[in-house]
Amino acid sequence: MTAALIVIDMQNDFCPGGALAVAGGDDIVDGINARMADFSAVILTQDWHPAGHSSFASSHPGAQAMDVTDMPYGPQILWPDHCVQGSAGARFHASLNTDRADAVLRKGMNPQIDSYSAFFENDQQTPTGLDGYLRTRGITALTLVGLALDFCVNFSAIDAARLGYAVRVETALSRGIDAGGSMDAALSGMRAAGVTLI
Ligand code: VGL
Ligand code: ZN
Repeated sequence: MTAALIVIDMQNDFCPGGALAVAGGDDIVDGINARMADFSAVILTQDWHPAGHSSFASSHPGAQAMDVTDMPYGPQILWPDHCVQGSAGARFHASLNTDRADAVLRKGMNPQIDSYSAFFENDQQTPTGLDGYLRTRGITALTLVGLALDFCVNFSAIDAARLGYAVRVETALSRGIDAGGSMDAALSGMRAAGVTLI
């Protein structure tokens, strides 16, 4: 069994001081770096939105951050502008060991569709290509860490389990946003999907 560590969205905008800061988001960087040596592959994901992305509240006149809007693919939380391509906020946390990464998977580039999951955009149909990358490398087991536990880690873990990977989420190396009970929903949803929470 070949195992990969998937490090989700360890970017400045999700850390304290960032545009969509997750409490304690930067506390997990050293632990994630230390964990990299235990895996034969390390993949980093990077939220990477064009300016004016449709998931930004600023793109919807009258909307506030954290409002929910109806997109053609279903309900979508509107976020503060974050992880804009090329911005300082989109860069990885300065202490993250990016040298160890085999691959960096960017997501959220489609102006019309958000992408929480590292596998599929929020229409749950458009693939990012990560599944093909992992499969062709013979990787069958995934450990997920990073930000945010109740959004991108959660959606990635559930998609990975559905795709047939053995999936573990290390909650000590992850932190959540917890918008409107999203943390409890994410934890029970991951368990129901067969994800092992550690
Ligand atoms: C994320 C909200 C919007 C995440 C990304 O990385 O969890 N959350 N974009
Ligand atoms: Zn985003």
